[in-house]
Amino acid sequence: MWFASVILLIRKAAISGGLIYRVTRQNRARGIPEFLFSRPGLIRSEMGTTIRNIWKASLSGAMMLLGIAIVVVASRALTHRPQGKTESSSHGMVLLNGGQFLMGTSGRSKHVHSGHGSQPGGAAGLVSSSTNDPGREAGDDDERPSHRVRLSPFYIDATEVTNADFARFEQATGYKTDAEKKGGSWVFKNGQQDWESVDGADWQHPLGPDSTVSDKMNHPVVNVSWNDAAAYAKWAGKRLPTEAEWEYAARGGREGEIYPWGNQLKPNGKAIANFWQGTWPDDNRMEDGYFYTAPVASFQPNGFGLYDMIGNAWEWTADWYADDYYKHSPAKDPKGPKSGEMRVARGGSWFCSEGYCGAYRVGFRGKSPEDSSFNNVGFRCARDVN
Ligand SMILES: [Ca+2]
Repeated sequence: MWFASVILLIRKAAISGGLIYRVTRQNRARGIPEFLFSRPGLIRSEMGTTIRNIWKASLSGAMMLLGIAIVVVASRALTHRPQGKTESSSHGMVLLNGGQFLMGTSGRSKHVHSGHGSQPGGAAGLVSSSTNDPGREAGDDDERPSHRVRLSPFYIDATEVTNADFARFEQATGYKTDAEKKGGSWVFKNGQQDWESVDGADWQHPLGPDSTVSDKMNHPVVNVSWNDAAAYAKWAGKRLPTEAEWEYAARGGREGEIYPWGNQLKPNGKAIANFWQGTWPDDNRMEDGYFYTAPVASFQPNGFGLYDMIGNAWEWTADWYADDYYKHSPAKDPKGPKSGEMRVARGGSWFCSEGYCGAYRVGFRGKSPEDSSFNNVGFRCARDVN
């Protein structure tokens, strides 16, 4: 309706303008200079009407445009409400709504080895346990008791932090990792029988000075310590996930199961994550296609849309490690012991085989000193909501 009014006002303005033009033409025909029109009153009157009509038309037009703008803005606001996956500051992160879950492993332990030790036992503590035990799937003592945990909503990276991500951090800050400062890192190489401290191994040289990540920029960064991971997270405006957040995220909404995808390590005989198929250390059948790391997101995500929570690279969490923490941890947003000697890492890696390590269970708790680094340990970040 107001649109018709606008048309009418424009028409009036056009008619008034036409009258002025006719009067002007008549006067010009009479040879009267335009600035001395014989009927200035009429001209002024008609001009006034025209200006008023033009003003009304303009005002109506402006109101029309304002109305359209309000409708457009309102519709955009309704269809683009803030969502975890669309905020630019949460690029590559998934918003998890939190809530309750059962943390840890239920039932009686059939296996008590917990893999403590210093270097390279620190490596053993984190990257492996050392016995071949078919009861390993029942879980270790430090995973007990299973207990209800409530978590506030949080964001978590959909993938492990990659070499490309870490390169941006290094270029922006000039940061030196613990491995670079020490001059080496713990490395397991294809063909070796055990871990070795390798001079010149660091995140850019995962197997030693002669190796490179130039063709692995989309692989998880490794040879980074807990200190390095925490520094990256701070730079990125994020933080490391707590151990509870990590386990909740890894379970992907499934409760009481051994793996993010169920209770069988290889459903239908197929490896669906990057771990070691075969007998360590001599036989890696590479059914998953990789000896070392794989590009992130090479395998199907879990129920929360998170990739490589199990396998590929171990992931540092924010928490200190204590083997009895589950016996007294708070039920709401547990953040680990106040202090400790080792930090928790989770998820196992390309190194974990069925007979050696077994750390690809969602309940398994790895740990190592916070300045230690290995060529199978990386991380992903989390972030508070707000
Ligand atoms: Ca992983």
